Amino acid sequence: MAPNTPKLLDEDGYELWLRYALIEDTVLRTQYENALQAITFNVTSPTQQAAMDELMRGMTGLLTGRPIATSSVIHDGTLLVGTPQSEPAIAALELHDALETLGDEGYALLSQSIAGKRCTIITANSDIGLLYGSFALLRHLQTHRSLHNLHVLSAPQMRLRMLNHWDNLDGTIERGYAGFSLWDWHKLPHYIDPRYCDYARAMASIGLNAASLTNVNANALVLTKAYIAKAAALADAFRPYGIRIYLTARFSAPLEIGHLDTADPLDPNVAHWWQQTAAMIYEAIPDFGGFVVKANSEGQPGPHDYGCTHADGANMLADALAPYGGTVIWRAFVYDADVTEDRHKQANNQLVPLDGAFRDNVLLQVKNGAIDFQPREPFHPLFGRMPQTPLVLEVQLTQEYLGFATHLAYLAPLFKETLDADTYCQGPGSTVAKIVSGELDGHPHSGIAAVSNIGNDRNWCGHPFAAANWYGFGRLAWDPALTSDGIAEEWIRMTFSNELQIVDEILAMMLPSREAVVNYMTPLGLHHIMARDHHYGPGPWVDMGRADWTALYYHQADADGIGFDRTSSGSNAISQYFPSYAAMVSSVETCPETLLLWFHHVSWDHVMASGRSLWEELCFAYDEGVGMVRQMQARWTALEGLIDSARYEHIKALLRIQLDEACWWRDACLLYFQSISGRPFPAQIEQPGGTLADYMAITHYYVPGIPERRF
Ligand code: GCV
Repeated sequence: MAPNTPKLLDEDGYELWLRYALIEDTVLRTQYENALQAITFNVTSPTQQAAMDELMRGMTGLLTGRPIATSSVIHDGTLLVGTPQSEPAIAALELHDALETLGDEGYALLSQSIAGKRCTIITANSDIGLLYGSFALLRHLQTHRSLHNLHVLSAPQMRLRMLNHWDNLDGTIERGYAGFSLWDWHKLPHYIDPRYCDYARAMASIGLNAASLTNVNANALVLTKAYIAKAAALADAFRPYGIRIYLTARFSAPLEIGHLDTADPLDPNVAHWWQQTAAMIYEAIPDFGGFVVKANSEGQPGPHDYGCTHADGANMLADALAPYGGTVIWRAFVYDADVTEDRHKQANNQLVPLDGAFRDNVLLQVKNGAIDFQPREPFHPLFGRMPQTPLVLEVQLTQEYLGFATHLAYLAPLFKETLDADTYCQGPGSTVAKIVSGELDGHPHSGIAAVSNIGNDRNWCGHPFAAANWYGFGRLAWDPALTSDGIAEEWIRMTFSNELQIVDEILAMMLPSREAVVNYMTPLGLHHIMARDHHYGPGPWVDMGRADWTALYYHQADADGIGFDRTSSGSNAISQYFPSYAAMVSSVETCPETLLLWFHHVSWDHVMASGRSLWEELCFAYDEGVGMVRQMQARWTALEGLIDSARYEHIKALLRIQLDEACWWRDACLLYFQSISGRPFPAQIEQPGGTLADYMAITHYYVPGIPERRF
């Protein structure tokens, strides 16, 4: 740091990407100040008030440091905000063509001359559109984009843009690594933590419009009157920000809290109980979104317990919600402990025959891949196979398999990989994005959901960079065509700085970061080889318990080779994909090497594109992953003095942990696989620091993210 550079004020990350720090480039700031001298906004609703408050807060921070004037008279430099209904000056502009493209949530940002005065306009067909537009204008300023000839028309591609919180009523979070739950159930409904409002602001700023509050491994208590009142208080806090709440419905709730002797979905008493429960919820929460349901999966109760199908179960709940416009989001993450079939195939086997059997208000929520949020998975073969059923894509922000909250892994590239994947279901170009947006099959419902990475840590997501995944998810949910680079750049500019050196260095850290994790954990299509239960650290030797929860089941390493044969000579899971994709991945020659061991059992001596043997390639990939973390460290330390020291030191320490753990992953996995392959390590890679026995002896207790009862 130069000797006279003033010390940057420490930041704790609470403000996320909504810091609104004063723009120091005085030329640019003056341009903005001239363009935005006063605001005209005839506020008539709580959502409009939220938009007004945000604009005042944002412009005050970014521009003058003083509150912006409000005025009912239009001058040069007026920011005019309103719908044609709320603002006569906007109605007079007759913006029909623009407004028609915006639907009920989109917005327009326009430079417009009104009676000879130069104005900037935020308009929309709805109040929530105005709020989204206000955040968009602030993003424009925060990222230093020009206000000259502004003509932005933007509308979301997905109707449902949702976070799934896996929060338990006792405050713990399943797979949550950023502290405990934000929802203080004990003090609700009477104490409304101001943080709920900041949560809602952050959600709305990226266009998210729904939150499921509770763990899908559900507790029926949340459906009792006392908890519904608590949920209603949260719904009230979120409503101005356009966020509808959902609750997880435990299928056996009629038994547990309804005092019935069955939860059989075809039993009229059970259906009646759910109807009464729905009535009670809607009385308290008139805009309640509906239920998210995990049934007959990993020990959760469900319709199979009564010899019924997923459609029977989902439809019974859907009928209870239908009078109020609610939906059932039924999870497709279903697989059975008693079924020996490749877990990869089970969801398709169970659900594809039910296409067309679900009510109109049932959406099927499908994880990005068929196994479970691995660092890299091929897209789920259900996409494209259920054209009569609206599918919601589910991704995971919380880094259950990507290093918890200690590893920097920017996940927009992972989400994009799935969204852009071509299923070929209706010929080339039938991407997952087009399926879940409803475009391909003409569904009115469409959506995308993400398992939240938010907790009560001061910086929300534990790792300061994990907030980029929350941000990136929201931006892609709004527009899946955005690029990972573009989203990262926005986030960096808003979270850290617009200084080019800072933007470039951090971008160069973020973009390859997910690939680094893939390399040092599960390269070349390896999957599910983490430690048992808590999933923290490597465990390629895990072989106890049900087969499909062991690592051996997934890597299938033996003296000849490694990988899961999912071709016709193996489990034939590949046959569930459409022919063009299936043909590509079914041949070792044409299968992308990044997925090779996902689909094939391959000889250790197989020659890879690089000319190395598979064994050598594996060694190099693991080692490269570690090297990539070292590069991230070097880039970060180059920024010393340019980032406030609180965030700088925090991230530096986390990168140190990440490096240690990357080495742990590499060494443990390579030593274990070497014990099977019997081949030497290439001399060019760093040699392991311990023995296999050392790594296998590592035991962790009380790892975050799982309830204590599991030990
Ligand atoms: C909520 C994985 C996780 C579980 C999670 C499950 C699911 O299996 O390890 O913690 O349970 O996915 O998505 O339902």
